Amino acid sequence: MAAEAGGFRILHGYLGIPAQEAMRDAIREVARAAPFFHPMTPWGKPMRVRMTSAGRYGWYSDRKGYRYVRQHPSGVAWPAIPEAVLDVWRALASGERMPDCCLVNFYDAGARMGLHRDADEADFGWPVLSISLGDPGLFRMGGPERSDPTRSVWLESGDVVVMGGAARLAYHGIDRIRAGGSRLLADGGRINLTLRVVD
Ligand code: MD6
Ligand code: FE
Repeated sequence: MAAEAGGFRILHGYLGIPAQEAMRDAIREVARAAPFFHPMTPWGKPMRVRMTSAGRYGWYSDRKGYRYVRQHPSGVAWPAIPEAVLDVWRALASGERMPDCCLVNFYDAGARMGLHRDADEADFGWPVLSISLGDPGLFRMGGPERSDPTRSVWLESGDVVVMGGAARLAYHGIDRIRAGGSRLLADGGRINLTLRVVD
């Protein structure tokens, strides 16, 4: 089931349960090598969402601002992007260029992510692809200006969003999590993976 909203391509139910379980387990391995942490916002507040990354680059934030870095804060290299995750990218984004970063966000029941644009990458010709696992999250989608009208859609476990073309620099965010809305993660919460070409 595919839907288009202002250039956001939303594929509800793209991953079946066995594929979601395999991806969950692969992400657990990523988090074992590169544990989740709370990045600091540039204005010095810890983010509510916990993050880690896989790939050549990881996304990072502190007082110096948002950027991509080569290492986890512990100093280890980011683990490789799991093959099952790359398969989704190959099928929906590109067979030639693989993503440099798989940002992994973990939302507990009270977490949210404010309206933002993904603009720390070098080439906006490449889409950002997102995969949702676990509890549903209410995804708000807008336009290129913060003041543009928005609409919202629940992203459920197994849903994939491709943000390319007109939507690549559109504002978006997660307003809330519906706790208990999925049985994929034993302790609840929502995992979102975003795949990006960085440089
Ligand atoms: C989330 N996603 O779904 C947050 N960014 O938890 C994002 O910020 C996002 O879903 C770029 C493209 C797709 C996304
Ligand atoms: Fe984003």
